[in-house]
Amino acid sequence: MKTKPYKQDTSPLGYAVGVTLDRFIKSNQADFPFATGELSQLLRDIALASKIVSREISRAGLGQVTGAFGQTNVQGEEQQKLDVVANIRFTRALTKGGEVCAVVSEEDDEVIDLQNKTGKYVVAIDPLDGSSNIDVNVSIGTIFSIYRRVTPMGSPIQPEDVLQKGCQQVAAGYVLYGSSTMLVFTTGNGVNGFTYEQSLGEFFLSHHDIQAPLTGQIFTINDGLTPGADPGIAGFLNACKQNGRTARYIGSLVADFHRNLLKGGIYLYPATVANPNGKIRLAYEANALAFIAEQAGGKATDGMQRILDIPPLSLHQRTPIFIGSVELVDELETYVNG
Ligand code: AHM
Ligand code: MG
Repeated sequence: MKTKPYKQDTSPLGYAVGVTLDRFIKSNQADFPFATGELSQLLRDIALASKIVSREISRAGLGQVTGAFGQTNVQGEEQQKLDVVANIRFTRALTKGGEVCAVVSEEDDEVIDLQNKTGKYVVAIDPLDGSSNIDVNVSIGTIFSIYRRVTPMGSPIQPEDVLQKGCQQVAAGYVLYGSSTMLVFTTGNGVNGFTYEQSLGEFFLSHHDIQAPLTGQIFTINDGLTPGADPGIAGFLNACKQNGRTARYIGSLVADFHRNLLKGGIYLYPATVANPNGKIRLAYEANALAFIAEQAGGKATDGMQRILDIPPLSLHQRTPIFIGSVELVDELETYVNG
């Protein structure tokens, strides 16, 4: 049979649509720790659930999915209906996927044992972060951390499986439901961002090898909560104002973090009178973002130590957090340490 080799069409009609998440995962398989394919599948499961959640969020306000669910979670915070929807979607995707044995979720007081005898991974997740912004059409997000279980597969889940330090994460990421939906993740070899193309139903690589600027102009804090915080915080904020830096605060950690990651800046949630240990949860908020920050060349600390080195003592433990561009976090540390 007569054949001819494929030649890529370089005319305007043959423009490249881009690299899908699937293709990226396949062609970077070697970058995945324990590259046996399960971790790749797990990321695909998370991506699928995030598409469903993205769809629900984009309809918020039209259907019956906004407003309070009528219950409080383990932290005593009122659950929104979309918090519950997102928790169901992610937990179901992780259960069906088969790679995960246990889930730690902001919305569940206890560890969910998925009863999956072949699951090698533990996932800690905040299914929908920034709940106070859901009903007012402001960006919200999902945050996840992935760990290898340390006890033998098939045996009951143990505290050491779910209470691992952040430095033991094998992958972590977030989904930002903003002006577009983005998935950003690391498997320990840099950070890449994918933008969701709704009409094609695919995530495409849009932010390759994200590098956090060494410094920046943005400082991000809920200033209303700072009276009663470490006096060093006031000193740092004063320096920011004196230096003409820009204050930006959305109140959704993922959105605030993402902006600072791209533009350069620092996010602060210190210990406050209302939250003496800080507000941000170590297992499913701080650790994932700290891993991403470091992989992108940034820094994350609680003011005393690296976030990724904090030993977790309980599932829903909180921590103060200062995260973002290295030089700004270093500068902050000179205030809170001295
Ligand atoms: P949530 O998990 O209940 O949504 O709380 C976490 C959120 C973060 O997204 C955000 O940075 C912070 O809480 C805002 O807190 P505050 O309203 O105290 O400024
Ligand atoms: Mg949260």
